[in-house]
Amino acid sequence: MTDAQSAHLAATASTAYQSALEVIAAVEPRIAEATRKELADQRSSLKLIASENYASPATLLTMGTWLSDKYAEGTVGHRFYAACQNVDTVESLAAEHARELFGAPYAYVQPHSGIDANLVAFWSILAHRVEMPALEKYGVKGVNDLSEADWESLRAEFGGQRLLGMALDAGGHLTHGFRPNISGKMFHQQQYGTDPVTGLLDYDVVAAKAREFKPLVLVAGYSAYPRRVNFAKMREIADEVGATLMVDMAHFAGLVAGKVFTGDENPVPFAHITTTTTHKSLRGPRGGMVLAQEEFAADVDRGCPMVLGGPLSHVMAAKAVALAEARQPSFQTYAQNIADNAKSLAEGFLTRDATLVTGGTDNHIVLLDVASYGLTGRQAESALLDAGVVTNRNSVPNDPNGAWYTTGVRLGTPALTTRGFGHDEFDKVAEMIVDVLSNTTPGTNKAGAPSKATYNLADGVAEKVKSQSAEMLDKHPLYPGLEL
Ligand code: DSN
Repeated sequence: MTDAQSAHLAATASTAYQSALEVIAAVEPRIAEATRKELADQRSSLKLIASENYASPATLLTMGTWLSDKYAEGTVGHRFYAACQNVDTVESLAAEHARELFGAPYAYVQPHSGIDANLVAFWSILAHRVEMPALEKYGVKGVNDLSEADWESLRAEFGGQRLLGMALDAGGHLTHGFRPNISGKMFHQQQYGTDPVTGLLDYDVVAAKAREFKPLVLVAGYSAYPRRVNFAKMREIADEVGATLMVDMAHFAGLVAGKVFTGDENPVPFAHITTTTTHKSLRGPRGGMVLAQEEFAADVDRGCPMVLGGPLSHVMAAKAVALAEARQPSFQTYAQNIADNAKSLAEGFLTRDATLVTGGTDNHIVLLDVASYGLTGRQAESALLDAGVVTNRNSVPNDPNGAWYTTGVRLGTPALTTRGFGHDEFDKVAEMIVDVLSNTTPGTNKAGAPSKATYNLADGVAEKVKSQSAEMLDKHPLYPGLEL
């Protein structure tokens, strides 16, 4: 796109948003105001939350239409509602872009979130691997022919299945079998962690656990592990024990789409089912998606209404737009920049004697262990926020402070890379974060006892860091040309 075309589109988007906010304000001005303020806040802060990004105006505008008004339970060409012809077009296009982008035999674009996508995957694996043999065993054709007694027995079979996933404090997700999550309740679960010394995944340990536990589902993927995964090895492990390999690539889908993760690091050819969100490194609308090998397609297709409510047609449309963007060559440059910038950020910390889980990164995540500053993750997150640096606290392996206070701060580069930040800026960001944390001390509670939540940030540091950020943020504006 030429500079003149970009400027024209930015001016058009400005008019569209200004008009939209005027229409909204006529009904509920406080919502228009909060929407404007959110943009101002995002423009003026350093967004380092690893799971967030900035979707394009085209993607965002696509979500604000009457496609939202249509019910379309079912799937393309097989709906429980009439008049779904345009939703069929939207869903087909989104699925086609997803298949082409990821080289997947099948794509299901209805899930409303990553957790929904994982639930669809679990449902599909149970339905495909457990229900059908069970039905044959009961001598019936379909679930409608089952007697109450058969249902009891089927429930017992579904309930007796096993799942092995990455532990939450090692970087796995809640839905990977974390005990209090539904995934840890619907399956007998076990978790694999990381090496206590290196912090890295040890495939021999995963294999040994899998051999002993014999899971139906082996889950790979992470939301706070700063390293790449060899999915060929994970598939070997799954095959050896007869497990279905499910990969949750919610965090790194953009790095797969942008061909930074190729070969054994690309999960799609190896996983039976791959799930993702669309709004993280993939830079699309908030939502989820399931990619599957052909044998699981029919079961995944029944995600709605078996697991999901009616599809959000306006969001599926926005997924199609964002996926079309991700198929452009420029997205590959963007994805490589995400990974390069994460390295710059990690190096910036290491040269300033900070402690990083696994000692660095080779994806988009840097996991900072803040114990050396005498802080909890909660204190660090709050002090950084005071200085306009938006991060989220996160557990580190075997976290002594638990999942609420934590000992880590998770940082990610997708959002600021979208703004155009590069090596020097990320080095500066590391310097600023170290400045804040070195000048923060733990506070006390009302009774004067040590607290894991309160903190004291030395005078003047927040202001200094904010003015340093402002310089960089001004140089790399969010939505350049968008006047709001
Ligand atoms: N909330 C997402 C994240 O921040 O990684 C995962 O669900």
